[in-house]
Amino acid sequence: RTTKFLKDYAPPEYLIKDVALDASLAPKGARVSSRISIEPNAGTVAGTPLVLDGEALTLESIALNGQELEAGRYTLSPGKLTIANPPVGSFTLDIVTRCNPEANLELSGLYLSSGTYCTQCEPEGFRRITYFIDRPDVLATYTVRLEADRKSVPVLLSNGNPVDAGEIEGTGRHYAIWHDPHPKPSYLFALVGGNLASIHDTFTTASGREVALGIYVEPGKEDRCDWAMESLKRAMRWDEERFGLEYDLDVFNIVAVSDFNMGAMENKGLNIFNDKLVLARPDTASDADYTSIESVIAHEYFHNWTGNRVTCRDWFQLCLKEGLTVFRDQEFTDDVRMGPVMRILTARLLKARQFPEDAGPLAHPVRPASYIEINNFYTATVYEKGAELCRMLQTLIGKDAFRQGIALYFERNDGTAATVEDFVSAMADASGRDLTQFMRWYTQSGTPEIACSLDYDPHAKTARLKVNQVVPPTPGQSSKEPMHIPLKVGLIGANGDELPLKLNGETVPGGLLEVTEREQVFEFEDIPAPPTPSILRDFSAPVRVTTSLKPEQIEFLMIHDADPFNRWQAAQTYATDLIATAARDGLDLGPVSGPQAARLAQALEPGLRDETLAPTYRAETLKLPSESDIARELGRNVDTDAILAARDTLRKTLSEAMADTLSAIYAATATDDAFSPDPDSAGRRALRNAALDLMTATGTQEAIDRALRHYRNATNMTDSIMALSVLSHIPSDECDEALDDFYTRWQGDALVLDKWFAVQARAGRPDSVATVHRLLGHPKFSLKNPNRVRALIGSFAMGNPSGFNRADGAGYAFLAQQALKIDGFNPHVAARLLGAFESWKTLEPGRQAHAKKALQGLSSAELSTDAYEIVTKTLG
Ligand code: B3K
Ligand code: ZN
Repeated sequence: RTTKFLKDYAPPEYLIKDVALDASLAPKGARVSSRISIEPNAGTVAGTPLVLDGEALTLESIALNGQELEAGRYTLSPGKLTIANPPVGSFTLDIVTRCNPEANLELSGLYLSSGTYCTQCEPEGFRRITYFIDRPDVLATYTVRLEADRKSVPVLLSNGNPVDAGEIEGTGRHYAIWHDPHPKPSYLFALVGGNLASIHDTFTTASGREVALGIYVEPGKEDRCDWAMESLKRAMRWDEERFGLEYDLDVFNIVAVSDFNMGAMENKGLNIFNDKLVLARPDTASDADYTSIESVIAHEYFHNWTGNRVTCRDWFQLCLKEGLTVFRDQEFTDDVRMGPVMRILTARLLKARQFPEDAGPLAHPVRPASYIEINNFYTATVYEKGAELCRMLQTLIGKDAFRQGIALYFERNDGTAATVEDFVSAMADASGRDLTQFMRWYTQSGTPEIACSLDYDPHAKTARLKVNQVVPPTPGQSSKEPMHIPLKVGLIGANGDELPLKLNGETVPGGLLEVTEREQVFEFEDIPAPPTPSILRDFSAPVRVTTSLKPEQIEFLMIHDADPFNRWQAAQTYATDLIATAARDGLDLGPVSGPQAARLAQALEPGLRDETLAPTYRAETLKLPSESDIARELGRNVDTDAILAARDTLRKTLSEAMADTLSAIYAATATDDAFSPDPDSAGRRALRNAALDLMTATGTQEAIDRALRHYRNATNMTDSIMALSVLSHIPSDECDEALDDFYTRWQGDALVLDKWFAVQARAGRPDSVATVHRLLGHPKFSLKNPNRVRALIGSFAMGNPSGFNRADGAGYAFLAQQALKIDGFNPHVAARLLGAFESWKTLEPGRQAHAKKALQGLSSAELSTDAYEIVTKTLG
């Protein structure tokens, strides 16, 4: 359990330029022969020992330049194979190993998923397939020969282009040979062998290369692949148009498997996916599923350039590929689907997942300076905040310069393993901007806090905006330097008009201010009367803002702000203040049931009834801040039951106050049209379902009946799962009826059944701990399947704040117990679940004590490195 530091980075002593791998697949013992050509890196002293990584392997033989190495010439130690005295200059190694795919429950390296052989190598799984220098700055070309039983494993895939295939006479086995001409790090290696069905299509690139596209799935699921295929083609076209980036092989394959630790993996030319992010049919997948499939297919495809053609020098640079690729997939989703709602969705996700991480014991910079287990650093900070950093760069230098910066980045770094500095310097050079201070975003953790106040001078007709920034202390970083923050602002006149912004006689383009100091004053000229400021428009930076706005001013912004993000944000802020006030230090339902709540309803109505606004946007307006949003706002002494009660009360108040509007929306958005996943149809469903959700907050029999009708009349998964979710919060016969019906219908369909588990796990009901305990014992539950584990245990721990944080600690005990079991065979999944404890220090003392006890119990158990790091750091 050693800590690795970025500052200790040293280039590899040896390089591997070429790999010939031969994998003979059999469940209990896959045999892998690899021939690797090794050469000393520039500057390596002759005779430097060669150290290869290897885990869970049985070594059968090793030969150097064709000569079998006797036992004394090399040593095996845990995780390593060392040749103490390698020859001077280049040489080849032939290594034969065995591994056991069937016993691989960690799902890293080569494993079996429902009978399909597949691999997951990022970050350090390739060493579980063969001995290798398993680090991202060792790039090689690969030729892969696969061999398996013809009947049970008819499909054999690997990276790159197919070269050859054939039968092995008289054995019942066959083989396939693949060659990938692009040098790549070992983490991008993949192979697949199985009995898979497939759909095929083609894509012609802008420069005329015809690419054969294939999606491989379990037989019988072919009718659920069309959406993924369409999404892939859309993504390929978009990347050409937006960034001038074309695909570079003759084939692009996607394989969907049902046992997968995360979402998907961008292996060169052979993306492997959690089937949850591929399979979609109107009756099995919701609009949310369609949207995530589209964006993850795009994300993995975009990695072909950002990650694969230019990869990371070391794992500390993970955001170089992940932050940038998330940014790219967000821009794609914005263009093809979400439009003005996109910023709302990304900001909401960032605040829900990344802000708590940045404010808690696991806070780390976007580019971490150290880690114990790199698998623990595939975080919201690296991904989501990393994406925000790219977005801020684009905002600061402009869209055109950003595109030129991307081009320059590839010109300089194609085919290599790069660093964050390489990326930022390309942006600086393309734009002529000095981005030195901006680099702090990569090294300083913590969410900057921006305090703004506006003073109006009626004589000078100026409005002085004072901006203070503080980056709070985080573990290991007690004092911080000020950040370079793009802050988009607007000033709104009393009649709702946007006032032109002028500083020192110059117009401020796009209302973009650059905040670089701890305290800065911007004095806007020619302001005829006191304006209302709109701060952090378009969520232009991943920061928290406090303003001294009065409730009336927030109401004013809800109606008049021209920036759609801030109009939405104003309503969220208003509602957050009400709920937080009600739930702070005890429970006082006045703010959420009295006149202020009524005024919120009044301010919301015009927007909701405005038919010119996109239905998706109106739907977002109907969604109140989540329980976790409120907990984050409170920041200390959190009582999750008080939050739930306060939030429920506000929902009820709004539901009653806006009853007519809600019924009107519900009626107007009904349709008999066949399901189509297009943005407009999805938007109408979102609006209708958001209305249903809020209407059900009254808890009346009428509301329950409506929800049950919604369930019964549903002709697609979006509507059924929404009805089920709405009903699940209210114990009733109707709820049980719908749950039973859903189960009866979908018990044979793993992905849909996951939804059934998840909806019950998330229900904020007093009996939720008992429910999840009971479901653990359900015959369809299995700890071995990550999707099922996330559906039940993950949804409970991350999606049911009042249940997980139950005052008697039963939720914590449940999670600790299950995570510990899972840790015994799949540390990645266990460690991820344990992230649910990240905000325990913000809880009220009683809950804190229970959480601490659960964490201490874990810390004295036998833990994997993954879980150990999370538990010890969380305890602090
Ligand atoms: N790069 C992979 C993530 C690998 C996670 C390993 N624990 C998928 C992605 O982010 O695109
Ligand atoms: Zn990624």
